[in-house]
Amino acid sequence: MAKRIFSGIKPSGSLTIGNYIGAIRNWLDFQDEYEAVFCVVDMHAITVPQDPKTLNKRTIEIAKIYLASGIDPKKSAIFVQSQVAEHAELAWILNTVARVSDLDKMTQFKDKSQKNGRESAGVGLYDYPVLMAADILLYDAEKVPVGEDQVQHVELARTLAKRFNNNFGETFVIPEPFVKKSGMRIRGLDDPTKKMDKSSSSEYNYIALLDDAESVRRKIKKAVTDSGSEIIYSEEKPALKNLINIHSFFSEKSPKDIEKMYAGKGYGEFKNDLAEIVVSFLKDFQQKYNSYSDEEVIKILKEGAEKARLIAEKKMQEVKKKVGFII
Ligand code: ATP
Ligand code: LTN
Repeated sequence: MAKRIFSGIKPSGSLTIGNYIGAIRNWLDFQDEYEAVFCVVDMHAITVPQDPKTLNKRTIEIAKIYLASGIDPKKSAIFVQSQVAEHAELAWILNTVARVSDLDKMTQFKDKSQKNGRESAGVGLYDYPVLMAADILLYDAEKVPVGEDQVQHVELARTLAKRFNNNFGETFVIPEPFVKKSGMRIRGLDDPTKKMDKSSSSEYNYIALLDDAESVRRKIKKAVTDSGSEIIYSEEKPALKNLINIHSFFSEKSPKDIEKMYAGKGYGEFKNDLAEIVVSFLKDFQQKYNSYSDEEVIKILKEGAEKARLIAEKKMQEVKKKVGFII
């Protein structure tokens, strides 16, 4: 059996260059060696208040972004989570294995429930990591390529897999998070202490993959910078470090070389160049994105769900048997 990887992104906003750099770009390298399963996790997106029409539109949008990024449906399964019912089914069973103390440790829940307080946060938001564990374990994924912020959730999937295996006998492969060494966390353009986030309340936090050239230029111009005027890559200058990281990713130059290129030059010139580098990447990207029609994508997703279902149904049968359900 080919080794498998699984990953997903939720349609909770317009995907950013942070999602691309931290997640999608790293998925591409796996397509040949692994049996890859890439999911649009719409059931995760409804754990916060959401608009149904927008969710529907964004689900297709994310699938198109996967395709424009180079994920090849001939090699990998691309599908929508809610179209494979086994995700919800396994999540319920894993709920009986997860402990309140496991979920109380999750920092994403703490962050996301902070705004309105824990007491009013949805149970779905609290339980979100268990559904994510189900996504991963259903496919016996060995590796889960994610950005750094999701490692804690993949660790929970490991914990639940081990606990289930202990209680009911060997069933699940123990997954490993895969965070590329150079896979950095891209920070918000308006606040380098936080990650660039597609659900941020300010559009000046992020550059979306579907932003037009003028928006990109405007956002980069407005991006916060640190005191001083030299282009230096250092921990003491987190805002600039973030911009250099973005430059480095798209220009494929090292931060050291970028420092050298801008020796004696100011922020203005650096920012102008950075904007043009990003604009040029997005131009090609959006051209590919626009080459897919909605109908075409819906068909690809349907075929992807069929492929995924074959794996998921088999695993669920095994799980049900193990817990004593009649099948
Ligand atoms: P939300 O705020 O809606 O939770 P998110 O971007 O944090 O959005 P996802 O869209 O589900 O969450 O994340 C998809 C993938 O992108 C994950 O693997 C995550 O680690 C990665 N990712 C998200 N933001 C960044 C970032 N700023 N830098 C690097 N990787 C990121
Ligand atoms: N929780 C993830 C999205 C996600 C995911 C997954 C990632 C849901 N299920 C399974 C990898 C594997 C996030 O917020 N980025």
